[in-house]
Amino acid sequence: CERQDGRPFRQRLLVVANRLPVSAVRRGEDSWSLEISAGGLVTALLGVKEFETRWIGWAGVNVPDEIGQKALTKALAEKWCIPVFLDEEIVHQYYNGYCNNILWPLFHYLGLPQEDRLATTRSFQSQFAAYKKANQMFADVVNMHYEEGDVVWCHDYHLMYLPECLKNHNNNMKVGWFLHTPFPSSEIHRTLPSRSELLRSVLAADLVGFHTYDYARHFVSACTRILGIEGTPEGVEDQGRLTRVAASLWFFNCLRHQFPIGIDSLRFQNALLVPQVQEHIKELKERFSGRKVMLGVDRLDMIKGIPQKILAFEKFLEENPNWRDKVVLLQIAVPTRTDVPEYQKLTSQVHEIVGRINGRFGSLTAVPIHHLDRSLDFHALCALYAVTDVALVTSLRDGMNLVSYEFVACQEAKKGVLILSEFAGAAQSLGAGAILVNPWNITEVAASIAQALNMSAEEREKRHQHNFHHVTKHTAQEWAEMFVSELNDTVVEAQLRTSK
Ligand code: ADQ
Repeated sequence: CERQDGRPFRQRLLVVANRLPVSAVRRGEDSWSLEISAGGLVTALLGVKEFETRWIGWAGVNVPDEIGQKALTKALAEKWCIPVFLDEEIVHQYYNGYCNNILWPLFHYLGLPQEDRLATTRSFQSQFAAYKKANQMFADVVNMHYEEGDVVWCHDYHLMYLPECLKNHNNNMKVGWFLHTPFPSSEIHRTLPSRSELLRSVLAADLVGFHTYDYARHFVSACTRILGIEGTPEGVEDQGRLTRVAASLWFFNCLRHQFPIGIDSLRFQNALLVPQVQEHIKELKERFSGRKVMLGVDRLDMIKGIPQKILAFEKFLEENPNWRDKVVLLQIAVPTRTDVPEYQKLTSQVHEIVGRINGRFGSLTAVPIHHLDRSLDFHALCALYAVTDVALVTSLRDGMNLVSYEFVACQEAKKGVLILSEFAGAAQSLGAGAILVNPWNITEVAASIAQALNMSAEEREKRHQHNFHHVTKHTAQEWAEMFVSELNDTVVEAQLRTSK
């Protein structure tokens, strides 16, 4: 939390997210070890350096006893983290149930689970009740640590009920909310039984942020169609109270509203200079010498389109026999939500397809696909990005997708090609440099693999420069600073309006 350059922090920032940026593992009755966790939100917020930041969230473990809770609170305090303790039942209903089984698939256009389609089903109602209860528990912890002048920044679909809980307690609190997933078309959102309550609660925030203009537009339409509140050029205004709605990426050069999310690109560029990483790069180059390297790095989630990606690679091998022993696909998939049956099914499906393709096109000495079900450490990941010729990001829907940014940041030497789904928010920032594809169209993705592998050095250079410029200019730090400064301005303007 300390600034390395000794300058004072600008402001205190309370970041509230479902998960803390670390996972806790219990080593004894009162001892814990903490490990940084993989994920887009963590990556983005690690770049935030201007604020005295406290992170409030769940540590990902059930700690029923007081001794354990005290010890964990102390260990987390050293990392400027504050835990919210959720018991197993709440986690089951709120996190596995309402967040991951209802909101996550719905916001990614996968619909509601069949058995929950009716608002009257008991499971839906109890899950929503648990969601509200959990959000109130987060609010209680925020209230306990809040100091006047702090900015409270709530994150993601897990905490849509939080802005209202916070404002009910203290209407002067500066509250912002940012959604990391897509916000779906209002026609999709309106299928959600708790649609109005969630929208109203989000509107209690002073500033609401989305990755792209489309998501912001969908949100405003949902407010109009479901709540009957008209949008204004600034956001949504209800009975004289304005909630400003803004998006990271706008088509128009409307600077007031821009805060593009990004990564800490220098962290990646600097990592490539570390001797251990250079050694690893050398080893990988030797290991795959004579073959082009294609790379996929994803959480193992249905929205990431991993089976579609692998099937497209199979089609490419089928149609391009001359490439069969000259290319390798490395797919690194970190398992998530492993206790959910759909995710277990996805893992088996991916293993089955990879096995079939390796059996079909492999030889005694080489296989076309290396699939790893695990998280890689930061340095290993950077080395992989650096040796990659073609990165494949084929999300079926993705709020933004920061893997595409990380790949570009590590490609100054190689100038590899990015194949990117048009359904990832990143298509709007990196689209001009990437080859955009519809991930559902296996034939099109297979053709884009051929295009990428055969691309001239000049074209690769041109495309890379476009993307590299964006990734190094629009960093995570800039994103956070702009969001918080927009939030401060919004609150000041609101105060001026009411005092008139
Ligand atoms: P995620 O769905 O987690 O984030 P993404 O933006 O791609 O998706 O970020 C994934 C992060 O996890 C990256 O930093 C990546 O390096 C890391 N990661 C993934 N697989 C890994 C592996 N096998 N080993 C190590 N690290 C791995 C959500 C939304 C996104 C949005 C972000 C930020 O779903 O659309 O871009 O939040 O807003």
